[in-house]
Amino acid sequence: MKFADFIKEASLKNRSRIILALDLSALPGNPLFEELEEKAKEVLNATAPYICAVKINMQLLLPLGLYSGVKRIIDETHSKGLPIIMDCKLSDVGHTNKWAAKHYFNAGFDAMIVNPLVGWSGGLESVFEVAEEYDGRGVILLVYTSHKAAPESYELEVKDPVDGRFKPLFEIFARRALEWNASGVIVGGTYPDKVRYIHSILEGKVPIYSPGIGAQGGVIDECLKAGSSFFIIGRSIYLSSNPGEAARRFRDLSWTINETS
Ligand code: O7M
Repeated sequence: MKFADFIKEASLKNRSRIILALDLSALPGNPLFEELEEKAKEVLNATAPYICAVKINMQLLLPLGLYSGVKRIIDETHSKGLPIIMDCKLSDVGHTNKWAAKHYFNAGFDAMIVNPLVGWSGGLESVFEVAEEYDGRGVILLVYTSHKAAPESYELEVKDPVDGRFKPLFEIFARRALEWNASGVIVGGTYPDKVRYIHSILEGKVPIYSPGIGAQGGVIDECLKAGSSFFIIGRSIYLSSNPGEAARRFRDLSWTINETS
């Protein structure tokens, strides 16, 4: 199944727009290091009925390894009928990107997150090609991050090579998402005004994924009204004393408008 259909189906089934950022981690020597996979699976099992996808980042990939612990987490996620996204924010040259994409998709990831800064030709073109070869896996573009310094980079005025006019960098990235037929864009949920503006550029054709909810201060309701389709949440769920209950509460807040775009 194509990624876009997979996440939509999971979202409708669980009536949720919540993507679990499964970011538990530990260094060797810490007792948690030996139990990391097991603990990550516990959080996954507790939250699975209330989420529509899982996102993996370096916190688990580095200690567990792609074809060992992470592969088992991918399989466990799929056994629950949920898609899983690799958050690698890829931004290298084409032949390197191509191998990264092949490994992530071969291991079973349904989508990966890339940085549009590197451009198309000799950059991300190869990732989109590999995603198609793997029967329509997803490619999601990082358009505006959630952290405090985001405006320092994403709002830099740059000359658009397409029409020669000066625009903020994030606007060029959002237009690339449309042009490249991306499966989604990341826009920090801590900047609902940016969510609204980017949503207007995308005309509802590309879903907005918003991290930064909870621990970073973002609020679901504001982002939902501004046009976010999905919410990426980590610490406010996996550090909670009851991750299942925390996920259920976020799920309920995310499903006040019950159509996925
Ligand atoms: O809810 P948190 O803050 O514990 O975790 C948020 C997750 O989203 C974590 O995995 C971050 O790396 C990621 N993220 C951001 O927090 N901000 C961004 O701007 C972008 C991402 C992200 O998911 O990028 C793809």
